[in-house]
Amino acid sequence: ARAAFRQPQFFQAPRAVESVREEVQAGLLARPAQIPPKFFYDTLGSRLFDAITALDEYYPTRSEAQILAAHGADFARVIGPAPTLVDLGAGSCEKAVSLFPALQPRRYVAVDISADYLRDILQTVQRAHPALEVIGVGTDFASRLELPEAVGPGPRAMFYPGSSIGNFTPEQALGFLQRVREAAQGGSLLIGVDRVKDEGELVRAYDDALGVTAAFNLNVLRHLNRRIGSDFVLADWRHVARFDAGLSRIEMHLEARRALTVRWPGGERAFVAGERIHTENSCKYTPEAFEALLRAAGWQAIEHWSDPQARFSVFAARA
Ligand code: AVI
Repeated sequence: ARAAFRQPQFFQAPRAVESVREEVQAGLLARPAQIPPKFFYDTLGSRLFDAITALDEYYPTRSEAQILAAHGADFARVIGPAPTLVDLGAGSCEKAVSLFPALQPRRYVAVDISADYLRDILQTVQRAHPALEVIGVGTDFASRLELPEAVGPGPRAMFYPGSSIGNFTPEQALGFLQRVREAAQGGSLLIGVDRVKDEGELVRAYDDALGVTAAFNLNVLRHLNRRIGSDFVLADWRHVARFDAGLSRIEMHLEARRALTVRWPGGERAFVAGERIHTENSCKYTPEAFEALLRAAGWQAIEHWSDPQARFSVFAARA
């Protein structure tokens, strides 16, 4: 007889097509136009992001992995027992899985907007960890962080790696960190943060020689064509990455190569040559500034660790 393997549980929040259309349309009609970065992550976008993390120029993933590998025992000391580990923006789940030996979770809750991609990855995680209760949640957690009842009551160890917090402005990040604290139900937080550094190194990380980040940026247009029926022609757009020192952030834009009009059912927007669509902010913090943000959001017992080149930091805190 064939052995029965444990299956991950999976929950997917329904997303009304209409609300996607309204959100995208509002951004495309704004001046300057913008597309929320969550639309990067269809299945191809998630794969392109994984490819970015392997690039020579994209140091954050490697620097963070170094810190995670070196400080598991320190994390466990600060955050205490972590029977439920909640991985926000789980992606390939590799980072959380690397923490299993140190944190020994009994339940792993992986949350990501890229639901189909997450569903596949979790099969592999479950197979490798048959005793672990694996729960997948396909949802956009940026504005509402609600976990299914199956996750059970707290305390929860919340894990938000990769400096995804940088994709919020500091004001948005404060609100998000407050919501994460509520969701922790008396638990803890482990969060990765990219640090302010040399501008050239930052720009190269977001404008790599192979053009993978350019493909990742352009893919958002392909995704929108499918989601809202727009008629973006990818060849008409150019990837732009620049550092705004005043706002301490990398900005990604898509720049129109010529004058053109984009149409979708219910709307259209004309762009002049050189006009840009703002697709992402990636804010960079000093450790002092990020610690102050955590405190303002109500987190306590804050400690942090960095890689030897001081490119990236991982913070631990208690709710
Ligand atoms: C997911 N996020 C933290 C990445 C970043 O570095 O802001 C997304 C990314 N955009 C371009 N390259 C990577």
